[in-house]
Amino acid sequence: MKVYLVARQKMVDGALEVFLPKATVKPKTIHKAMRYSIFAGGKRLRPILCLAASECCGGELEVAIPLACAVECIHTYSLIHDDLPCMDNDDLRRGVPTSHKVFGEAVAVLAGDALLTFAFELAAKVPGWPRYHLRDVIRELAVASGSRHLIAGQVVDLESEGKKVSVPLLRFIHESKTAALLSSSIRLGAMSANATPAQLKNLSDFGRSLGLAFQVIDDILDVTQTSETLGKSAGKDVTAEKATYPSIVGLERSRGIARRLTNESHAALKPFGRKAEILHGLADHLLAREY
Ligand code: GRG
Repeated sequence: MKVYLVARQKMVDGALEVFLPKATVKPKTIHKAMRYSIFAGGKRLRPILCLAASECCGGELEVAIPLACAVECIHTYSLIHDDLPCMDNDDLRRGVPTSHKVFGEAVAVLAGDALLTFAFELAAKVPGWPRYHLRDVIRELAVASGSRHLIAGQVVDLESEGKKVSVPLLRFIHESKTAALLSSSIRLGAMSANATPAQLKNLSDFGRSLGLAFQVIDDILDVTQTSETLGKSAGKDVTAEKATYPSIVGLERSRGIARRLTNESHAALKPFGRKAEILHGLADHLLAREY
C-alpha cells in the first residue's frame, strides 16, 4: 500500500503541476499562493480514492485525472479558508506556515477562491459519459462543496464551539464537512468510468462510511498525535472547544466507531469482488493512519 500511495501521489502531483497556472503567470502572487498550498505536501487521499474508484469500475486513469485534481483543489481551498483568523485561526498546515501567514489574509482568501473556481475549470475538461453528462459532474462538485454539505458542516461546526453537541448533530457536522467531499471524490471516479447505477450506489455507500470514519479518526489523531506528526496544530479541537467524537463519546468508543464504519465501508464493496482490492486496502490504511 505504501508503494501504491507514493506512486499515486506522484501521479496526482504531476497532473496538478501541469494543470495549475504557472507561478510566473500574472498576477504572480495569486498563482504562487495557489501553488504554495497545493504543493505543501497533502496526502492526496481524495484524488487517490477518485482514481481507485474509477479503476474499480474498469475506468482509465487519464480520463479520471482532471476530476481527481479538481477535488484536491476544492479540498485545499477548504483548508486555506479553514485556517484563516476568522475561522480556525491556524498557523501550521501540511507542515508549513498557513497561506495567510505567508501571503496575508486577502491573498489567502483569494487563493482559496481561485482554487475552488479552478476546480470547475478542471471538471469542464472531461467529456461526460453515456450515463453521466458533464452537468452531472459539475452538480456533484457544486453540491458537495456548497451550503448543504462542506460549508454547512463548517457553519454548524463554528456555531457549535463551546456548546454541548449531541451525537446526531456531530455526525451531521462530520458528514457535511468531511464525508461529502470524500464521498463525491469516489463517486466522480465511478462516473468517469461510466459506472452502472448499482456500482455507483455501492461506491456511494462505501464513500459515506469511509468519509465519516476518516473524520472520526481525524478527531482521534488530534488528541493522540503531535503537531510535528500531523503537520498541523495538534490539540486544536480541545483548545477551541470543538465538538469531536473523543470529546463526546470518549477515545475508546471513538476507536470502536471508526472500526465499525470501516467495516461498513468494506461491506459496501462486496459486489465488486477482487476488483475492489485497492479500495479495501485504502479503507484499512485510513483506519490505521497516524497522520
Ligand atoms: C467558505 C470562507 C469559507 C470557508 C470554507 C468549507 C471550509 C471553509 C472548511 C472545510 C472544513 C474542513 C477543513 C474540514 C476538515 C476535513 C479534514 C479532516 C481535512 C484534513 O484532510 P487530510 O488529512 O489533509 O486529507 P491533507 O493535508 O493530507 O490533504
